Amino acid sequence: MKGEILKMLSRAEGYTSGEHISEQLGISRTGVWKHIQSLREEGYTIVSVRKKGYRLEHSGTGFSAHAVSSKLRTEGIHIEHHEKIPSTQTRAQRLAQGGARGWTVVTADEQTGGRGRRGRPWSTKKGTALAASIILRLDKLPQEAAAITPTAAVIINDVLQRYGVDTRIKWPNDILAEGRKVCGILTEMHAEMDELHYLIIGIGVNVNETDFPEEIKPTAVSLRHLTGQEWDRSALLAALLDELKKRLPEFEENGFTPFREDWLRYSTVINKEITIHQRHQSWKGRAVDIREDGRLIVETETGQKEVISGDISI
Ligand code: BT5
Repeated sequence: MKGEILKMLSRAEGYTSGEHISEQLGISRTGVWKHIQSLREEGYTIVSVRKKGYRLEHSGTGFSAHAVSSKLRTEGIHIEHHEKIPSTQTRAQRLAQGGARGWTVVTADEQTGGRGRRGRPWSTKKGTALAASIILRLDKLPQEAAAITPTAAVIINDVLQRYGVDTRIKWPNDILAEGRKVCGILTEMHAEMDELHYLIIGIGVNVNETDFPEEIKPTAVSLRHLTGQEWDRSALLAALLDELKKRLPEFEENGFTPFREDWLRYSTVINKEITIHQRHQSWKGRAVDIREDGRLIVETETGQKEVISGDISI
């Protein structure tokens, strides 16, 4: 109910009368007032004026389950928001193990142990970053699921471009702008040989950061830095979730194929001489294509190689 009230207020141009809310939602005027009080306690600034009604002050920075839910256009997404948590990814794993349904999304305003691939740290400072982990239960085989990373990258890249940011995809899981990392994606899965139980897509976006920890300063960038304006994280997350919800059924049906052309167009590595850094070795080649299963095809002096994992420098 609170979410419904928030939705009405955030869509309204000016004031919305208590009477109107009570009629629309079929609750008493006192009920409306109680929900408004509770929203205020959660940190929303809601102005009330006699004979006019209620108006939501848009702070632009509020990030909460209600703020995201009220901006979603798609049904069936459940948000669990935390002010501070070690990692949304770990929390989502636990929820999925406990049977949480697909499209349960864990978000946080601050992560104290955010992680990237192979245990690397992911910095998520309080009040500025977007961190979300989405539980997906897809009708796919485990070996087909790996291509969700480049698929999600295409969808996220599309949303950011729609906001006017000139982003590119760097294999396997980075979104770059001006050559620096604005978003990282971490896909984890729980599966048996022939059965995928669930996937968790972790998305970290640098949104309103004006500064970064020393070690990532040269390689990280935020949307605020790129556009010169403060972003509404809940609106951005709602847009990302809506687009993923809309387009992932296409992945479930036809795999990476429908996204491949866009990926090739957005890629920073295709037709470039690259160095691939893997656990025990680094080697050079020319990236020429991406396979339907997300593997990168690299031409070397000794022939073509398929790369499943690693990091690339250009
Ligand atoms: C990634 O790993 O890029 C995946 C990041 C996924 C983060 C999300 S946030 C929500 C969810 N919860 C989590 O705990 N994780 C997910 P990788 O490709 O391994 O990159 C990690 C490297 O990126 C680090 O070693 C740093 O060099 C760099 N890095 C760390 N924080 C960064 C940031 N905020 N912006 C840009 N680069 C960063």
